[in-house]
Amino acid sequence: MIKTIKTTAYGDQKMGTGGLRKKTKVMMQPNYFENFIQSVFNTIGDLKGKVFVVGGDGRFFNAEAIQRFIKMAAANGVKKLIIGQNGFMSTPAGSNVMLKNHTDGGFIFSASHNPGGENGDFGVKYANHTGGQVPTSVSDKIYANSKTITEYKIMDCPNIDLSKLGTQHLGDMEIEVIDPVKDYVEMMESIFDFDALKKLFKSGFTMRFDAMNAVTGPYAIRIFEDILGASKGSVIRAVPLPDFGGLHPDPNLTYAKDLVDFMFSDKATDFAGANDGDGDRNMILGKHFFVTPSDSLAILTDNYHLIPAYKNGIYGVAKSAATSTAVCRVAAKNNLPYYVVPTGWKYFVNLMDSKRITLCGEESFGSGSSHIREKDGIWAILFWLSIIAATGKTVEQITRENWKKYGRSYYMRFDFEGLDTTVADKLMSDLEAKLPTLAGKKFGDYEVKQAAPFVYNDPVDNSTTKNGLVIDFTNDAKITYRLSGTGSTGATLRVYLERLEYNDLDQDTFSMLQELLKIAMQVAEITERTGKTKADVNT
Ligand code: G16
Repeated sequence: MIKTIKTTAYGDQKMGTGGLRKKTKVMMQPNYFENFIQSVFNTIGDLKGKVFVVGGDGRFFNAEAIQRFIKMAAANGVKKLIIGQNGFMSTPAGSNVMLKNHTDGGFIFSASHNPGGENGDFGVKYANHTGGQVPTSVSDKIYANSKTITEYKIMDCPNIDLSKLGTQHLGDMEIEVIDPVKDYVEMMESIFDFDALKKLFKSGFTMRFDAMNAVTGPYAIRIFEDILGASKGSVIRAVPLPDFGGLHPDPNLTYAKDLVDFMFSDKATDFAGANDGDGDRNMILGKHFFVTPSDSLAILTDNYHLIPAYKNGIYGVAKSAATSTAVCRVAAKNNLPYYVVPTGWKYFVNLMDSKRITLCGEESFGSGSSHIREKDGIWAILFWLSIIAATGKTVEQITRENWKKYGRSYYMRFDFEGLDTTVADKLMSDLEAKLPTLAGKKFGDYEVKQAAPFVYNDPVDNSTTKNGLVIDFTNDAKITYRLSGTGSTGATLRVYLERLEYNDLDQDTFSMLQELLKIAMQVAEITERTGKTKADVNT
């Protein structure tokens, strides 16, 4: 039976960089989740004939949210849902299922790299027919709807059994429960040369993959251990847990420290990688060596011809403004068009759909290609393994050769977390007001060339987005400031530093950026305004 439930609007359902992210307890408030889903449905309009993909990263409240979603979809007239078995599906696997089945989009329940559990975060990533998350023009409409919503529709019925593969019905709606790993593996086999990778592992090559107790464990076991022949136990923390075992499932130097320590120890394997909560982020490590995500994107771009799916050429590449310029130098030298977009994978979608780019990536541990419309953690690792298999070189050799060829962008991000939002907003607006006065100013060895907000004009839909404040120096150094759009409470100020060197290639990154960090803190008055003398996360 379809029930119409009266509800009261919440005023805070604005989507951020990647969907709606809130504290789990906020999402679990009466009607909160339902209000948001109904607002999305209302914004889409007529749902008759619509097909959506549904899954999540298994975090606390995932199972409950999916059941509520199914009942609401049926009550709102959706034609069909394709759901991952037991409600599990990684974000990249979901995008693949959306595109493969020509669906109208999908819903992945995840707060991505944010911690999970009852006291952690929960989120909803909503994608449209492109297989990518919706642009701001759509999320603004959903937000407007959520502020005036008065009722939602839901079926009054028992829960659906999502453990059984196959088709079942709820009212007029069809539900197909699929193995989320199967399609994903097939896609990876169509991109990479699995035989070459099998040979690599046969030759004794060792790796460690840290699934961080999150969604990619089963994908990684199937691909790396069962199919490619990495030794049993290569995939660690492989069982997805509702609270990620207390981990912060963000594969970076701070939150994946165990893996980093292992790779800098005597026991290190030849290669290591990690993924985040929903499997779209990746971290790459070699023996005693860390590859920054910005360098990783540059290296993947420089080696695209080694991958069967790209060997006949790529359209172009793109990066977010906060990402280092390493990939731009590779693109320029190889006559590839390149684009610089605001932070947020959704900005790559138009460029991929219009065949302007094939590869793209971001400093926030994301890289991917137009095989789907999300970043893809396991794809990035398979790409790296393919380069190693084809060249016989180590991660460190590959990276150092790239620096020699194109110069090295010493690059680091510093996060100041848990700030009062009013303080953070004021810091940014005052800094923006100050930018026009900075050109020509000297700070030690650094002279400001130009300082301005980053503004992006989308070449496809002509929309304009302003995101971040950038100070360029005359010596190829750069500071970018942004407020994160993925947190669930307070504000996080991200400060991104870059310094390009063509000759001095073997220095310690932190030492190379120390002076620039001082300047960044001084110009934005970070300590005076926030009380913080240093960043909470350096990565
Ligand atoms: C999301 C977006 C990424 C973005 C990242 C960080 O990733 O898809 O494009 O780079 O957030 O955003 P922010 O700096 O605003 O916190 P994910 O993995 O969280 O979905």
